[in-house]
Amino acid sequence: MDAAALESLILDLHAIEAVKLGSFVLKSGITSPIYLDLRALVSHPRLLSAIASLLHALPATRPYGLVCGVPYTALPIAAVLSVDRNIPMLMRRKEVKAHGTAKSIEGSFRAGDTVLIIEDLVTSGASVLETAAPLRAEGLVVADAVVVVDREQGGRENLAANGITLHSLMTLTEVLAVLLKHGKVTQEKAEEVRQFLDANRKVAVPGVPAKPRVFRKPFEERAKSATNPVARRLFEVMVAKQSNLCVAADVGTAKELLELAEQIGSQICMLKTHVDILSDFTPDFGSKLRSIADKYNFLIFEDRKFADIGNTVTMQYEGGIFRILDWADIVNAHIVPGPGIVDGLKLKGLPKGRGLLLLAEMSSAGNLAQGDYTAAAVKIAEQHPDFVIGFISVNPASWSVAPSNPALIHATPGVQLVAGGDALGQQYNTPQAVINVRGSDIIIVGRGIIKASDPAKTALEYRLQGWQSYRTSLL
Ligand code: 5BU
Repeated sequence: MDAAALESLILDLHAIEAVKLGSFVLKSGITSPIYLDLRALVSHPRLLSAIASLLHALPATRPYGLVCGVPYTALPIAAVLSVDRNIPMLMRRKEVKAHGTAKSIEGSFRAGDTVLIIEDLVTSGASVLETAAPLRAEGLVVADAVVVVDREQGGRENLAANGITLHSLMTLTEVLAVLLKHGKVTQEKAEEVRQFLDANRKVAVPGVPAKPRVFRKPFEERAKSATNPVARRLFEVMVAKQSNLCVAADVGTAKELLELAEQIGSQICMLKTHVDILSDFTPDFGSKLRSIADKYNFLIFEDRKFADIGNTVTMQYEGGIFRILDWADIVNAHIVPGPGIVDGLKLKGLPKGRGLLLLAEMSSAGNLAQGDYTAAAVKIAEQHPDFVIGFISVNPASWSVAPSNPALIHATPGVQLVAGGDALGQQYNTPQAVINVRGSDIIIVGRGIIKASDPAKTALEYRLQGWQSYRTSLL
């Protein structure tokens, strides 16, 4: 497409409000100053048709006889391209029906046929991969994807790592340049978007199926070495539910948290809470959550991150309005204050049969929990096998001092289906990388699940990925 045609296309998209400037929270949790919404295209048939033919004109690396749109926004684009160019279309179901034929791909095809994927917008590439997976599972070949706008946030690289070449009509940088030239955006806003793009231009490589580099004993066996009752139960729950998924229930109210727990309870081994973010907390919260935990057989982990002297943490653990000791099976602590913090928490927790995770590492960029600090956490944990059940870990395979006690569990936050990060320093790895390459046992997933359009179904996907990764790493 020449520069003039690109310019007029961008202005057309702006005119139908497909490009919006402001402050928007994206599906991934990132706050973006620019938002593209191409759903408006369905009301503008001429523009829709023009975009379809421009996408068709992009050169693919491999001839294709079928097209498939990523649901939902790209479906009309794919349909128009299909009709205009007489290329049969396939449709991927977002929800696979439990009854009837339960097909995830609709349309006629033969294994070995090549399909072109059509998408409106690519950020990380996760949506394209979600559509490519069931197509490939049917024996179809996916080599190229065409997209209207590339947000330049790692999608091209992620797709390339999965054998898909991305072809775009325009990049977000080009959209911005045209809007600026035509006075549709202020210099200041353009600069904000540019800074946002630079900060989020992370190359995020999703779970490329790699051979496991870490091998471990089965959870059943490790349960036998555990002296702490919560550690033993956690292993048993993981085996019984075939789940090493912990969901971080970072919602703003107790009401939402309890609803979420009901939705995803059957998929998880553990639910992680931040009780101090619940605006409607009442003293019966703990007993309500406990009854859901009993119903679905999962453990409760309050991510309190205690960090004070032993005497103070005994009070913070037991008292206040939250009374964490009454309802949380597991809590965690920083080791900054030294081993006295473990003694303090143990004083209250051990008689109640509770367990403690030590923060040996953190997932956020630039954090200081590494090297000797991590080694010190291992040493303290080994001194308290009756109460310390394991660690918050990020890359235990890299630790210079590995724990010798097989009962010690590694749980890792900063997990999404596609690697990357948020605007505030969180760093994400895929379930496969966390379990198979970095050697953790449990994946902790927050926004990847709770912000998904269907948290229950997404939790199932994470559970399967986490468990599959664990299975392939068994000795
Ligand atoms: P996310 O939405 O998947 O990024 O949520 C991660 C959760 O794990 C969130 O509740 C954090 O408070 C928590 N977390 C973390 O992200 N990194 C850490 O090192 C520790 C906890 Br410890």
